[in-house]
Amino acid sequence: MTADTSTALTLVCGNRNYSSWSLRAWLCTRKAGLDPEVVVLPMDTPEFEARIAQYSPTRRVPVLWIGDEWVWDSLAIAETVNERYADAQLWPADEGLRAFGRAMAAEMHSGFGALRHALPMNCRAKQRSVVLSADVRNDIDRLCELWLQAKSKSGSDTWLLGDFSIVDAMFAPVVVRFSAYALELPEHAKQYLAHWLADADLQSWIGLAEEEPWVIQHEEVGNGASLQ
Ligand SMILES: N[C@@H](CCC(=O)N[C@@H](CS)C(=O)NCC(=O)O)C(=O)O
Repeated sequence: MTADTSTALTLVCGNRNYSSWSLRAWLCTRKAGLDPEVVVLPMDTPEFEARIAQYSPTRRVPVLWIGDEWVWDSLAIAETVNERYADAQLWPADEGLRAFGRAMAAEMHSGFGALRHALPMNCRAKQRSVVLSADVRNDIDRLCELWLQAKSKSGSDTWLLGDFSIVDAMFAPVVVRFSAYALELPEHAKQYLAHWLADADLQSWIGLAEEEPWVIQHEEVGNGASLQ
């Protein structure tokens, strides 16, 4: 299949610093070799409220515009990019690994509520000190378990399923969280963090997040803040 790259691509995102779903979608476009125009709508602002309806049927980000078509929701964007622009290379060729990857991506997409609530993605934060509830600890343990299972299935010590796949994009905001908050992590998780954090695309996103002027107070946790 030859991808049609002549159609304009626009990815509508939230703040790079905080919008974990936007990061996932953008990484998929980058790993498919695309360079979409990125429209950032600063969340929790009157500007977001004023502009979101023109881009998004759900009033949420991310949304990928492909010419006059729109695809909303990070996982749908990932699958569409994979199908149209990446010759399906964003999932492993092996059927078993692909099924496992899809299950992990779905679990990330619908789960880990305690972690997502207590430890918001915050690209600018580094080693913040937090008090973890048992539910958050369970989410962290489950994520580390999944990463270990994926690596033992694929035999990879870099990306979870061998080559980069959608599941790595789904977990990228967890990597950012794990480096934003001071957490005890097993060695294999630290290695996965180091691999992701050396990635040029992720670093470019973090660099742009660091330049953003917006601060959302309720997303700024740590340094002794209670997370109960
Ligand atoms: N399931 C959606 C979740 C999208 C979502 O919750 N986006 C957040 C930003 S990360 C948002 O749009 N927040 C703005 C708001 O709710 O006003 C996806 O995977 O894309």
